[in-house]
Amino acid sequence: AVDPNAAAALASTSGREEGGQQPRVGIIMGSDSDLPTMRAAAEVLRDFGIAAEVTVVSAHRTPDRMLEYARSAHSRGIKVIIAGAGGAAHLPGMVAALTPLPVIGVPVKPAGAHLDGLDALLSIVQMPRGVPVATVAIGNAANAGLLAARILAAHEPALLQRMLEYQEGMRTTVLGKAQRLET
Ligand code: RP5
Repeated sequence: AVDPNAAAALASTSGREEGGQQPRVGIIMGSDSDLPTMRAAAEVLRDFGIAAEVTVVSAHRTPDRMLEYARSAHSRGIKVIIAGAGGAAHLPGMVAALTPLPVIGVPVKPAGAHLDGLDALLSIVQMPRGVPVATVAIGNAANAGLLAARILAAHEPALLQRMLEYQEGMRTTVLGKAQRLET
């Protein structure tokens, strides 16, 4: 099902971002219907000034495209792949099998799903030894973006500083809320 709003949003977040920088994070998803969930990852990365590419790659509907994407990502300069899928969510695991890059899996709960995304969570998290996928909570694409930022920040002092500031911002927000509750 192609939601025209989702398709437009996908187009506006696709391709090269951050002043023509080469994308360093690949955000892929099984369907454009995953975009309302997955766009949070793109937004986090944009806030950290990290260029990302966003596209649809389906393990089941476009297996050849998945092979091509996963095999070539590292030679195109991608450092981390975020892969989201719902239902029988084989995309993150198959991509992890095909790339040497770190892969972060996002279990998506498709609209009207019967199993509340638990099927996707279990499909993504239960990887065999040797083929890791770092799995975030159902629907939590923002955490996938943050984890990708942390992976990149480990070797980049400026990005590490931005992450420290982000964490300090959270701390201040929570303390402010606590203070309001107590008064
Ligand atoms: C999965 O099937 C996708 O990742 C999506 O979550 C789900 C439904 O896809 P559509 O039928 O909406 O395209 O492969």
